[in-house]
Amino acid sequence: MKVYINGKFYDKKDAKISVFDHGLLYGDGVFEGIRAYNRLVFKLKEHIERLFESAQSIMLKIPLNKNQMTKAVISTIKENKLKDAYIRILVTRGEGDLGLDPRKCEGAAAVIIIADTIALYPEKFYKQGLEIITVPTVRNLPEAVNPQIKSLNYLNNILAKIEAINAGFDEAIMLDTLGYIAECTGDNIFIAKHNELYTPPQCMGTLRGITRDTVLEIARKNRIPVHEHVLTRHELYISDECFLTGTAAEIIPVVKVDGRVIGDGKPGELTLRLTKKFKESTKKEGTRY
Ligand code: PXG
Repeated sequence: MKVYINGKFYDKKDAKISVFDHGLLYGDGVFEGIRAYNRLVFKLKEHIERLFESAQSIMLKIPLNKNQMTKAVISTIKENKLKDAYIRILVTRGEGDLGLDPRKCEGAAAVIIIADTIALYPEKFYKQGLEIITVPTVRNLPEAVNPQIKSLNYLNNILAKIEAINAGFDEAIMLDTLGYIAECTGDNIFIAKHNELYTPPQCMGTLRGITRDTVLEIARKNRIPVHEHVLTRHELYISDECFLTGTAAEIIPVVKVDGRVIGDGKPGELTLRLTKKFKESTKKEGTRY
């Protein structure tokens, strides 16, 4: 495997950055996770856009423009001769000293691109559905570390994931401080009730997921009513269907939440229909390489 770092390719074993990089010292940096299907990079423009928005928000100057970043992503996939790929872009604040001050890292930002594969959940759960739980760790508050910033600091999500794992589950639902549903640790959440779709609005401490947007777009095109609406756990428990969306997870059905069986305990009809349409769009849409 070849890893891109600041314009050069390195073998995996030689792909290294400084231990004084503030990405490591403080989680100070931003990232994106992107997928390519059969030589088509899905929603590349949207991912690059979000990367630059995250960077803008934390005042991190990316040493490439959007066009150059797009080219760097494509060349990394090509260098690795991958037909299907999971691409991780990381931009760190760069090498500084042992203090928070980002001015010490000026001009040192590291752009790292890794092209590999990913399997977020075991394959069997895509067929039979996941069982998930709500956990005590609340999602970062938008007024503290806004979940719209896809930063390298994922401890909030990791703590929630640990709580789910400790309880014997693979995924956690994170709530906001008022107890409304925010999102899962690396996925957005949807429910279906009476053939209408509901997902929390982005102001609820929810990342505006690109897969989430894609599902909303597919639903609208297919005349399925969609609502970006605050959701309580009760609404989740009484839903007909539930599923999660994310670049890594794609669309995964959920069949049990906090011990409550959702619908008939099997992946729902609308979930399967949307999954089929989603797969179709990954086959025909994207940036070809
Ligand atoms: N919420 C959070 C907190 C995320 O990190 C999503 C929702 C879904 O967003 P997209 O734009 O991907 O539909 C994410 C994305 C990983 C991994 O390695 C996680 C994500 C993406 C790629 C890889 O766990 N999370």
